[in-house]
Amino acid sequence: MSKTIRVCVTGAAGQIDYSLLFRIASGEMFGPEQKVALNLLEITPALDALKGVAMELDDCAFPLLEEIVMTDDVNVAMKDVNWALLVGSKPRGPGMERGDLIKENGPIFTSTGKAINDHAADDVRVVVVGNPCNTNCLIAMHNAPDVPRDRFHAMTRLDENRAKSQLAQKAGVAVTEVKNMVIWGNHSATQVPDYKNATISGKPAADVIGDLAYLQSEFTSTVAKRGAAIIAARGKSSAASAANGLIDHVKSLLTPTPEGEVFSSCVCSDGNPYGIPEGLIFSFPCRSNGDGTYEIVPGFELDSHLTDGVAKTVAELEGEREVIKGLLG
Ligand code: NAX
Repeated sequence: MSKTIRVCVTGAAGQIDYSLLFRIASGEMFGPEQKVALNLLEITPALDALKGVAMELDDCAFPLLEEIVMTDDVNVAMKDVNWALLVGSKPRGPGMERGDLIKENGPIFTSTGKAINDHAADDVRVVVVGNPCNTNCLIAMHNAPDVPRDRFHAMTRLDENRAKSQLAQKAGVAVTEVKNMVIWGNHSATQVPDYKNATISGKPAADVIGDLAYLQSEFTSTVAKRGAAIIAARGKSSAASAANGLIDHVKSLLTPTPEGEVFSSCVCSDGNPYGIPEGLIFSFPCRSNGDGTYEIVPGFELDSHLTDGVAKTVAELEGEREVIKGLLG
């Protein structure tokens, strides 16, 4: 059995983590033979609730769970971690604009980035889920200058899974038939679900669906607005599906990507083959060798509708970067 993997999970008393932690501890994220230790970070007022979560983890008697550390100190939380899963953030309050949310959450990710820089293991990899996740990831990356930039990700895997499911239902096939469902850009309403390069049973999705107007309008907006639809239906934001997206994300980095396939991840745009401005955290088609590393896969061609969408999502990310430029160190 290989060395224990130490995982920091932030916002550990929150609703996403209530779905996530038990799946990590049971071996779903890192495999059925891999021991894990959990460093759980919460804000001070949530530490009692966090104790309750830890009691439940204890009560599962997970054979793979070696240790639980609970703390409200981000420097303790990041000590020796191999993975930092940054879920915790302040929720959007009533009447709050996206720009306000970015300003509220930015400082959390400066201290988190510094703590990762100073205390995490040399092989640390970071996945940001807490919104606005691309820009939060950018802030963390800039505040961890000793950690290579290719260790930082933000999550669009939930969006990819949502898009796959929509296409499968529309085509009347199993979701496993849908491949290469790339999300481009920001995890926000400007995200660009790429219907052109997606395939269904090995054929272009657009040919199988045979309805470009649907793909360009209803499909795209259903995927981009799915989070709001879940809140309207459930009264709470997506949690189990977000946790599942994060598990899929990490597994994709730790499993060799099958030949000819890709997955979506927001990664640093430095040197990307698509002409996206440098230094953004942008969702691209990626593949992995299975050792945690990835490469951005070149050669995906977009139509003019998708190209326009990419320009809008780039502009949004540049605007977000402008709002928090004082936090980039
Ligand atoms: P909850 O409000 O249930 O939980 C968040 C937790 O974070 C709370 O327990 C809070 O105490 C904690 N927290 C706040 N500030 C913290 C800090 N500085 N350090 C550590 N913990 C802190 O939210 P939940 O539903 O779990 O969602 C968490 C985040 O995921 C939100 O920002 C949400 O917008 C985002 N999402 C991102 C998704 C994605 O695909 N990237 C999809 C789902 C979700 O909307």
